[in-house]
Amino acid sequence: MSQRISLTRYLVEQQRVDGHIPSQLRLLIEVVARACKGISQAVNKGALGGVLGSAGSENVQGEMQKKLDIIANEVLVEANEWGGHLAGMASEEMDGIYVVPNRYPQGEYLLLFDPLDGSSNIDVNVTIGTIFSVLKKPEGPGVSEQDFLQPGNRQVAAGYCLYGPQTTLVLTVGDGVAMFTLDREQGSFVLVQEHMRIPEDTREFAINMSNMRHWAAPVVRYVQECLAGQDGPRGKDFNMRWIASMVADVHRILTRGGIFLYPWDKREPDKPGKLRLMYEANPMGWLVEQAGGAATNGKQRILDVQPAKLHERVSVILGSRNEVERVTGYHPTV
Ligand code: AHM
Ligand code: MG
Repeated sequence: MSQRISLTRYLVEQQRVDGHIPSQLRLLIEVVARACKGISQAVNKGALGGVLGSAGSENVQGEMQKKLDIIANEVLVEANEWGGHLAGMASEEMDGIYVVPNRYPQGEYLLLFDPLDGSSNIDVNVTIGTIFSVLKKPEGPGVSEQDFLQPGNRQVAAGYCLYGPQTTLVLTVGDGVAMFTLDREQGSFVLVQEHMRIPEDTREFAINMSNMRHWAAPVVRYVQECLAGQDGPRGKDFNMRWIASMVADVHRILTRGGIFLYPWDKREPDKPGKLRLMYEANPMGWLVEQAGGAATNGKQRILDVQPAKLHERVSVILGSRNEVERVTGYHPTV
């Protein structure tokens, strides 16, 4: 790319030239990106900043919180509450919705996030990230949890920021997927790729294999066929990757293709899956679709799942279109 295009310029052009985003949404995305820069600084400092280790508390889903989970959550809330672009926020690390205090103007958007995805990787210096999703608040006074319970096909922006060897922001506002790398000297995100595309076919799958004995038959069948390689029904060898940070696994898939699965399993049969619909599966599902891939829960397109509660979980199969369709097709249609 001969000319450097900053995130700000990209968004201004989306607003001005293409009319894709109103100015309030542009501001919102810029503020989220600025918060992610702050989180990136904290992640980078690690032990030197005293940010590693457990916070000694549990979130609403019964998971132990790390110090960085809480720091990242606070950075996002503080950055976004005063700008006048939001009515409320919801987070993996907050029990209920966060309504913008009435000392600040109320905006027309709702922001949902997983402040630090891949928490188990924080203390071992492996890639983690922030995932976010933006919805429009339905008309009417005030803001309630009900306002957030919209299917993913209503998202107006979604993205993630990856804290890896580079800090990378990946974004969609419904016009394809764009990738930006943080230039630390300049302090700005710079466009490095527009219109990311996921190849339709792949030879790479990502799943936590240690759970194999707990999976349902369609997922066992799919993975066994991959493992059988060239001599099996697929007639080709497969490679496997599992980073245990969804954000990093999805980034690899957006970059070079692949399929990611975190399916329902028998360990907790009453839960539809481990990952959260509103701030993990929906934003990732939309990004993947915008890049030409597919995302389902085995039975249904993720983006069409109507959430019944804020912290709803879902089974996730996403990535290269032909593989996702294959494994979805192995599921009974009832
Ligand atoms: P988190 O949001 O608390 O970090 O949990 C979600 C993560 C995903 O990023 C990842 O795909 C999955 O949990 C890994 O789970 P497991 O440790 O069961 O392999
Ligand atoms: Mg997560």
